[in-house]
Amino acid sequence: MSEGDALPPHLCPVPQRVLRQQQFTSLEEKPQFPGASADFVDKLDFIQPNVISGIPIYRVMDRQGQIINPDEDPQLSQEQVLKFYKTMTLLNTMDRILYESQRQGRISFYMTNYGEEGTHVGSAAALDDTDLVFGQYREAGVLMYRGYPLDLFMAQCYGNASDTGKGRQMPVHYGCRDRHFVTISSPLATQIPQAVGAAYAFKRDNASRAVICYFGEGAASEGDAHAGFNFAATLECPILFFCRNNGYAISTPTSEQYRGDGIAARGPGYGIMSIRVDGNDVFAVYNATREARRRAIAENQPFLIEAMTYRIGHHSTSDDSSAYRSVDEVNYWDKQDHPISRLRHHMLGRGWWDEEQEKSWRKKSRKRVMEAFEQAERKLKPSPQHLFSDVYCEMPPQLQKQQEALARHLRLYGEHYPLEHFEK
Ligand SMILES: Cc1ncc(C[n+]2csc(CCOP(=O)(O)OP(=O)(O)O)c2C)c(N)n1
Ligand SMILES: [Mg+2]
Repeated sequence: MSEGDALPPHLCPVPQRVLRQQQFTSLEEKPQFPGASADFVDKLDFIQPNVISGIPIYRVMDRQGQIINPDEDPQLSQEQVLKFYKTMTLLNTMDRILYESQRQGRISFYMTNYGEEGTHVGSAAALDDTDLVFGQYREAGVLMYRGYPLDLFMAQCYGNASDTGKGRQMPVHYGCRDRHFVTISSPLATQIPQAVGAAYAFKRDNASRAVICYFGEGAASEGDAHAGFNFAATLECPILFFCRNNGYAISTPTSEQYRGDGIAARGPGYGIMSIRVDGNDVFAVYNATREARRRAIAENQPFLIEAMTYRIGHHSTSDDSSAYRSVDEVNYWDKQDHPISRLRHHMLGRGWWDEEQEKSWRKKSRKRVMEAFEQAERKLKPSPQHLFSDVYCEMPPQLQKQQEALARHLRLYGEHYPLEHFEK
């Protein structure tokens, strides 16, 4: 087709935007390229990658839990700070029990959140309850802060009949429609473009809701991360990209993961407002997330928060991190720079907490976790027939055939399976 040919009507592009009128009349030596807004230079100079480097780390508390600059104190009530602390410690206790139960062969898999509790709770507290959360997998504290009960965490990890996913996901792949927490999916970074799509829908609906999308610094190397960042910037979506930079992607340290200054340094490249925070300072995470959320909605634009933290546990129960990092390194973060102890120091300093309260809360929270754990273990597993449901609105014939074949197989050979542990 030549340039002059008119397109048939159904192929004509729908004019959606007002054409930008550019002035080409200037005789000045000014660049006119549509893709950049800079001046010409007459000296050959490559841009140094370290031009954007050494992005500072925003914090509110020092390691002893003292507020550094009173202007940055979020001025939270004692009740709210106690909720932060109780969620962070309850998560820690749940992690210990579920990690141990995997070690004893009671569940198939687990991932702990040790050391990253401040990133979960600080960010969750800064959101509205109806903001939509897309997690990676190490964000159980966000769901816990939203009130997801221990019973359901346990039901999911045990894959028992009370699990809302009917036992069809690996442990830690939580999801909860009522709490606006999208079900976790394992393939890394798939949540990033999905989250941007959801944020775009919120914008089009004028919903005054934001999306928060969590991911690790390892996942940020995936192509989906680039696609997501660029779509969010160009479509001007109310989304918070929340990177948990915990130093490792399984055994890959950050020194092998990227060459630039971490993840925050990428934001300006996409035209995204960005900040780096101390992820072990729950108040810094709270302040940054709260302000980013406010502006994301008010201005319809994405924000990137890089929360610096440390993964104290192994990557998962399938990993042994002693093969690639030293005990001294782990001990430093566990003993010297832990988000839970930093907040406890703060609360002790304010007279909001004491040793007695600590002891009794530790005992009480452990009891609650143990009760939920024992109940979850006693429950039956979901019926095997659920293997086939919930994928299609109407079950297609090939799935019906498979379902019938499984039922027939179990009628004939059921004695070889532990069917007494499953619902009928
Ligand atoms: C597409 C894809 N590639 C590889 C994996 C295997 N994998 C699971 S977790 C992980 C590391 C992710 O590290 P990071 O994003 O930093 O998160 P962290 O585990 O540190 O919280 C890898 C490589 C995967 N799940 N999906
Ligand atoms: Mg990581």
